[in-house]
Amino acid sequence: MKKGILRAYGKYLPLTADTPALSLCEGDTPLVPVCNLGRELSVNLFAKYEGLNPTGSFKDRGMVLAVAKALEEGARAVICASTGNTSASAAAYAAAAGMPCFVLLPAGAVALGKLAQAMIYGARVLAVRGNFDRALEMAREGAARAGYAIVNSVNPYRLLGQRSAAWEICDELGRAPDWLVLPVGNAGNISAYCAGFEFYSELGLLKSLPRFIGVQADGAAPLVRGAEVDDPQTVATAIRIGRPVSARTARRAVEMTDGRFMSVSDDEIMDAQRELASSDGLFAEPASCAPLAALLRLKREGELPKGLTVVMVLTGNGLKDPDSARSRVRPPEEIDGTFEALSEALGL
Ligand code: AN7
Repeated sequence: MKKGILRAYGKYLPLTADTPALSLCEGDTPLVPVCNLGRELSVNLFAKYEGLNPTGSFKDRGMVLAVAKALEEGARAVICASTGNTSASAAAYAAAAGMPCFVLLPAGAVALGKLAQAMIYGARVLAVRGNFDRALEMAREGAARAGYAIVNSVNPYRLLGQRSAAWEICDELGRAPDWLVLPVGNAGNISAYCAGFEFYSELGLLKSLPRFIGVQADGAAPLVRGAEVDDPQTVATAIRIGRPVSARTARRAVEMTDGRFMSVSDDEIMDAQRELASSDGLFAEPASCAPLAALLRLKREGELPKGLTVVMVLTGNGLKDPDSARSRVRPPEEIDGTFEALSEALGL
């Protein structure tokens, strides 16, 4: 039964008697065997289906703790900058906690579903003429001046809660996967996964850590390039980030596990999205398909060893951004409402 992160993993989280028992029943997401693509890639492939969280992304795991702590500590409001998913999650949990929520989005660069979520959950939404990195600087300054709790991943509770995804994977597999492949934007999630696996390893629950493969988009790949990107560009708007806050811990995760950062093109991302949906029935937003794009590339180049157990993290639901998916497929054929028209269309 779904209990939410604070109940399921409370013993590993910094809860006190005064921490409110906030929950939208986040977490406990399925680890789906991706059979058809796994066969094509000759690996034992799983998808951690984070799009099934209450607001449709992995952000809920850390947001529940960050907002509960904000409430416990007496914050008057929460504030965040976001490429979309953080804002949807912050707005939902603030609503559940009865707190005001302020959201700064890069104007015109957020998928429609995410924008609609932040608004319907009742957040005050501001569209900043500038990119995500600028919006985050503004949110940090606003939080410091007003005494609001900032709920971006600069808030340590966010990453502490996000470790739960690593724990669920280990609890289910009985060990860590050989590889963990995930999209990297602000680099919080890869840092949280690493901390989660390390924590289990310290508890004696794991013998080895997975190799981390962090995937960025070609136009927004500061960790691949080793330099900040001033004007990040990609169809995967969730990871359109040029100055990742958690760059240092992300590098550590990759170096420590002999992993790597890679970047993939927008075309590879969109092809991977369609492959994942049409081969295995999983619809994830573009950013979440960067890992599959990377695996397909490694396979083509003969760099994907056979027989590995690989988990790719589907960080966000495909329904968040229907426009980008629809733009890559043929529109439906319109036909008359007659059996003859149906016969003709389907060759019956
Ligand atoms: C679907 O919502 O940064 O490397 O403001 O929405 O932890 O940043 C979202 C990031 C991957 C990257 N996949 O995670 C935001 C935001 C999806 C995302 C990432 C994001 P991090």
